[in-house]
Amino acid sequence: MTMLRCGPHALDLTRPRVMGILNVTPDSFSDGGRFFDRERALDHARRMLADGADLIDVGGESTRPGAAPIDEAGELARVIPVIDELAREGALVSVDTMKPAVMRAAVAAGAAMINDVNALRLPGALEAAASTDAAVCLMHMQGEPRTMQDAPQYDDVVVQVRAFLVERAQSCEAVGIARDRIVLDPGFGFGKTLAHNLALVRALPELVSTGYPVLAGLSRKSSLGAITGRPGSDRLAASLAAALAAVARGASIVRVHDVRETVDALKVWTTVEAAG
Ligand code: 7PJ
Repeated sequence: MTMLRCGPHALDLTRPRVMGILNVTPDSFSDGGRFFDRERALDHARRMLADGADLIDVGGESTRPGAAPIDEAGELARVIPVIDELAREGALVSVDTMKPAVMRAAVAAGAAMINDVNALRLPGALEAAASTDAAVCLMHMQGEPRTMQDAPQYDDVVVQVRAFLVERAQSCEAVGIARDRIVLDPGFGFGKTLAHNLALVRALPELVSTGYPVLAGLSRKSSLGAITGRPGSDRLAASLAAALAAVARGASIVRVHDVRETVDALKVWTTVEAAG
């Protein structure tokens, strides 16, 4: 049985798990002031938990292609009250951040996982994560969010992404982050073309063979739009197919917007697999 250690929680990864996405960026809940945003965000998180989410990923910095960076104080003001409340309610909370100070404050407020699209490469990030007992999700990204989709290039995307993630995991272990706290993520859409993303989905078993659990984030991403011709608001079916494709290749956690539908799809998939 594979257990992921996440602060006071232990996440059993013998069945696939669902991470619900909670964006607390101004563009995601655009109208209203801060309090309104916070209550809406909390209600959305509670809905996802009721729908069967195993953990909630709280992000205050948009990392979409072309998004502008946000300062530390602004990010803290957005995410900390939400993390604090959800953790008080007993949820397993992940913080989606690149900033060491946000990592520390988030874990102090109850976050049990640090999800870093930059794989703890900012100065001080490794040490910040090591100073906590939270799990870490190390994601691969080529370039930086603002420009990463301009002209992504690899000699061999699978080999390079795998090598990068293994190096980052080893750096974590070197500063005292135990193996059973580490998750790897190929970072779909982060400096990758459709062809790169498809190669990485197909090669998920090669990432799983590292021995670290793998998280896959494909929900509503533009590659699914490229395949189906549909806008982000109409990619539910595509996202479910992508989640199942990832889980069938060994992904342990899927990061999704549509929790209820994903939980149902995974129930059917795991039931069929168990019956085999
Ligand atoms: C991911 C993420 C992902 C992890 C985002 C979006 C873009 N964190 N944060 N993996 N994507 N670990 O949700 O479309 O794929 S933000």
